[in-house]
Amino acid sequence: MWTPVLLILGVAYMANGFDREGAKEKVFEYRISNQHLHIERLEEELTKLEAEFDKLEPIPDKHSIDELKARVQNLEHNDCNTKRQVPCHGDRYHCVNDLQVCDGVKDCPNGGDEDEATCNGHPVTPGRSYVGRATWESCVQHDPHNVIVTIAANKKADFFGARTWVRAVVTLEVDEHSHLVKTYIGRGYWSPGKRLIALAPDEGVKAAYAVACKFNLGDDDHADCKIVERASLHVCARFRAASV
Ligand SMILES: [Ca+2]
Repeated sequence: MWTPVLLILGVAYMANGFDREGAKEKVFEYRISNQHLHIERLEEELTKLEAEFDKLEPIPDKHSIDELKARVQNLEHNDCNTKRQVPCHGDRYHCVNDLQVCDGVKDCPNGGDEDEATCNGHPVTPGRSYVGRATWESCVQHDPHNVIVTIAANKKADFFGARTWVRAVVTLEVDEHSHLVKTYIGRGYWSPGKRLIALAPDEGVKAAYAVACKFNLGDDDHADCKIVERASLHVCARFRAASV
């Protein structure tokens, strides 16, 4: 009596099961074809972008892009409260004391004060030269002239990574017509936190001017430099320096 009923129910159940399997397959097929359409659309977009990129002339070189990025990053996070504080250059705003940079302890939440880009010391590698053209705004009257700063030596104490002591040869070609060149030995330091080389005339040198060059993080090849009066630090001239 029960057997035919069970058989009918069993067949109905199996048919239902097959229907569900079929529906699953259709959904799967739909998803696959949908993904194909999506990929095709992305390929189309990519082809259009490639065509637009090919039209760009001239294509900026990597150095220009790095320099631009570094300047933008510097502008985004330059509002630390005091002169001694420096930004961590992360997604979240944070500042630390410049003496905490490269001291071997992570003080920034993103570890930016201890990373390779910050602490590599490349800008003060002996033999590096920076060349620029100084424009004088006060102190004395000079036509724009070439300036060359060549790193002669550096020394970093193991226990004090926040400063590297630097010696450099500073050459000011103050009069290009008469070939008047003033050269002196500068002594100072590199601050990886402030990205700054500060050079005063060495002991016994009578030169009146000190030089300070500031680098943007991520660009060790370009710096904004000032020539300042040795005693007052009054800014006399500025130049944009590039490594050669
Ligand atoms: Ca630190």
